[in-house]
Amino acid sequence: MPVVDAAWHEWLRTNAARGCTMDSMIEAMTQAGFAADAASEAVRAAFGSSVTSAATAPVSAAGGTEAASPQKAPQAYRYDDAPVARGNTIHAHDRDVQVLTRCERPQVIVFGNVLSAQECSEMIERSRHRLKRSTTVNPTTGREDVIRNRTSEGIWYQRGEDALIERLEQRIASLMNWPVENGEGLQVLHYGPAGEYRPHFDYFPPDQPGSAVHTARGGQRVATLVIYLNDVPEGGETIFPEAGLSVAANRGGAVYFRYMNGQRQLDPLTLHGGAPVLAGEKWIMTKWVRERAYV
Ligand code: PD2
Ligand code: ZN
Repeated sequence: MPVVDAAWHEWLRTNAARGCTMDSMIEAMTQAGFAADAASEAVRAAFGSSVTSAATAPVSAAGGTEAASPQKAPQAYRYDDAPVARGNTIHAHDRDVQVLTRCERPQVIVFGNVLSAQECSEMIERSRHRLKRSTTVNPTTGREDVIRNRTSEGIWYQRGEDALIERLEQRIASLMNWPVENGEGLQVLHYGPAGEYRPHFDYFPPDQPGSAVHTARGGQRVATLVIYLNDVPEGGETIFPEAGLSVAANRGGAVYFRYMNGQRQLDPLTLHGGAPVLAGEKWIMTKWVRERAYV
């Protein structure tokens, strides 16, 4: 069973401060292997200490400090139409992609057959010897930090770097129905045994000072496509704890999620993570797209 170490304390503090609900955080911790009561205790302590000391906070009928927690009122995110085409098969540039599942709140679509087995192997082999430890954006400074909440290694590809990358980018742009120019470069990520990416948002929280440096180029992120490059025998799902949804990593398949609507609202239900890899390893390729050209 995991323990609430320094990395978990950091995760608890950051997510409580950014307005995640207690329930979603408890759910994320139990999915990561904590017992329900241990997760609940850790989350309650984090909320207690981020507003007022747990000892002095008013105690709710349930014996916790929920009444004093800084949970935001439910945000009225408006679910306008996602740009992805309707139908059960989408012709994306040079390939027919299957739609396996659609979820409306949050907007999540699971695809099959986005990449062929050969394309998956090629992306793995060309990345394997060039990986560097992944980073995350420091919410205060905007700098890229190595943190224990994200234990993967990765490599970025320049947009249009060569013929294969260009073809995949055109396919992805067609599938997401969003211009190639608005996409960040493709990133290939590798997770070894127990590797994970704890729940987070892919958008840059507007209220955090570190976000501005990132949104200066291309504006806010709008949507993500995570493509699975191998079959993960156990664990490694992409999880959406607010929605109670998990997507298994199957080679060539992908999960799309959209978090910024046409009114520039951001959807907190898209909190998501990469669950710990319990057997084997995990390779993915991600595409993040912006509201404007990313140049
Ligand atoms: O590895 C994943 O499944 C995953 C999940 C959530 C990756 C990312 N987010 C990401 O790279 O942003
Ligand atoms: Zn993510």
